[in-house]
Amino acid sequence: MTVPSLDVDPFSREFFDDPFPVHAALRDAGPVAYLSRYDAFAVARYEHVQAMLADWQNFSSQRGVGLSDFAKEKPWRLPSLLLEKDPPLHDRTRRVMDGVMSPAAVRALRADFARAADTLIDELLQRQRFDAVCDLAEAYPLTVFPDAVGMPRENRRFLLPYGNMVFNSFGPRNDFFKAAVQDAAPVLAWVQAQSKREALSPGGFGAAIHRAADAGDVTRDEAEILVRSLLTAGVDTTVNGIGAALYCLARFPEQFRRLRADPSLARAAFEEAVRLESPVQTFFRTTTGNVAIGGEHLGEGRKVLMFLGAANRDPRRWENPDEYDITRRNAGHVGFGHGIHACLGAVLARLEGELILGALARKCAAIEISGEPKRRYNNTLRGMASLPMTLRAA
Ligand code: OVM
Repeated sequence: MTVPSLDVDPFSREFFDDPFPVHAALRDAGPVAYLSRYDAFAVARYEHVQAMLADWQNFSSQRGVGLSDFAKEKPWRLPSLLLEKDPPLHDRTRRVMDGVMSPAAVRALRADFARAADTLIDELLQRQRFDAVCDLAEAYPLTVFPDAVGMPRENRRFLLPYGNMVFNSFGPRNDFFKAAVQDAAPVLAWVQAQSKREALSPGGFGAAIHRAADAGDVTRDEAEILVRSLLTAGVDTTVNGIGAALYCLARFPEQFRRLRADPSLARAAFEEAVRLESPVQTFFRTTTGNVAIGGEHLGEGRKVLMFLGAANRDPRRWENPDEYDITRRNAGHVGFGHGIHACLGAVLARLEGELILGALARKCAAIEISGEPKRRYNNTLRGMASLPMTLRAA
């Protein structure tokens, strides 16, 4: 075997504190490298990550998109009917979800989402100092998203530990995973209860999924599992996306100045933060045969880890990849994935990002980090646990 072997641990605290030297080593090692600690392969160059995302026939999702191989180990939870399926089943459920999250449905949310963003920024401007993670990046999605799904008000914060569990479960069964799933039972029971038709108000995405079951497009049981996908993927991801954008704007004041000068750049400022910080860092695929990556053959049933975050900073693809540049032409970044599994909720995430950053651009003269940022550790998600911040009113 000519595939270079690396002894790195991409699921360790040291790695999460500073993944970039390891990203560079993985990219420079070749199109594919072997992760000896995990008996899995790694792909970190943009070209090959993009090609893998496009090739569901050779790189399957059905055996899980984490390290665990569903053909050998019992899945940690009932597999997702979107994320953890291949065509044709995937395409049937995805079609239903594309209908539910249609451009018209998302457009209808805009006014409410905008009002919530303006109100929140006004409130934060009244405070000397706040935490940009808890009080902003978490607070905003935790209000607007469950409203859009049609969830009741109680216990919405359970969505955060649930997301933390699921996104940790894609890595090894390490201490991050074990800590996340301690006391999981009440959270899992709550999520399951929220997925039921009776729990969801008529105007939301949840009810729309259950109506697809009335129409016979999915079964009643499938509808509940599809609602669960929204509850899993809809909050932690946007929390870390908005958190990334705030962290970028605070560290690149020239870019915040440009955003203030032209608030219509808000959507682009969010998109560039998703490229640079890549809130979803990695996903695995499983090879379906003796597939080749950059001329190297891997054999059947092998796990391959795609480094979305490394692809999004690959100097072979991007000029000054580590710079946050809100007018960069960043189309083609893989922060929302690519191909048949490309993020279903990206339209909603972009709406939330645009509206929060737009409110910030119109209402604030300066955004500053006013204390020590603390990183959040998760096997899949990159983001902060705490980011003390001050805003100055415009
Ligand atoms: C799902 C799901 C879970 C986690 C992530 C995700 C990024 C989807 O349950 O379908 O997409």
